[in-house]
Amino acid sequence: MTITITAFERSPDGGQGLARDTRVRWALEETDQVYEVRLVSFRAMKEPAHLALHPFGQIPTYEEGDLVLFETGAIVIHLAGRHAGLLPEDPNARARAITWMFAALSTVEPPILELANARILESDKPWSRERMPVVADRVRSRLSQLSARVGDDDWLDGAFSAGDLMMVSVLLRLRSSGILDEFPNLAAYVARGESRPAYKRAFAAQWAINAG
Ligand code: GTB
Repeated sequence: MTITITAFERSPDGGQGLARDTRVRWALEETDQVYEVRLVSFRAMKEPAHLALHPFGQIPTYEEGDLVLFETGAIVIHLAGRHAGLLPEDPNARARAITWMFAALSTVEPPILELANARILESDKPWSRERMPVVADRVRSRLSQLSARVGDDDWLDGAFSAGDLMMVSVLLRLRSSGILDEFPNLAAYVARGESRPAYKRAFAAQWAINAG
């Protein structure tokens, strides 16, 4: 069955791989799935045809036959549950990998998004100068906890899993802030994720659309 995802016609990051289709592409590559991409403009994302796929008018979406999914967490769990490559066989290890996916999305990503919004959308506000260090310290606090857990390990829980795919994807957004480099083991963890052939293919595919 053909898999089709949606992505920005022109990503605001110019192909840095920060838009959320990259993590879905990465999961598709890790699980050896062939997929097509339908590019959508910001305007088309808010029109009925796209809203029927994604109630919040966002990318990415995922179509496979009759199945339509949105939310990258749900899409990655779907792929990981049906194809080898992203979840361990052992039921407990599988449950732990899924726990790390939720940790990435529910615990680590929110302060990182807050920081991105503070930098991009609120930097012209009179209170921005005062607020920024508070927001940045919330990120540092989460990263310090994560850094303590990762220690010298390569991945979060044994072999690379969907939990790592999601955590690396979430942390990548921090690179331009410089905060990631304050935690050398996390910077190395992210670099390990980026060096995976599947990530490189995913990155190259979105770069080909957005660069230039
Ligand atoms: N929780 C959803 C998920 O995980 O799927 C979030 C989806 C989401 O935020 N999609 C964004 C979107 O469609 C694109 S990725 N936004 C348009 C809208 O809401 O109208 C977010 C994103 C955009 C741009 C950059 N960038 O340029 O660096 C990074 C991330």
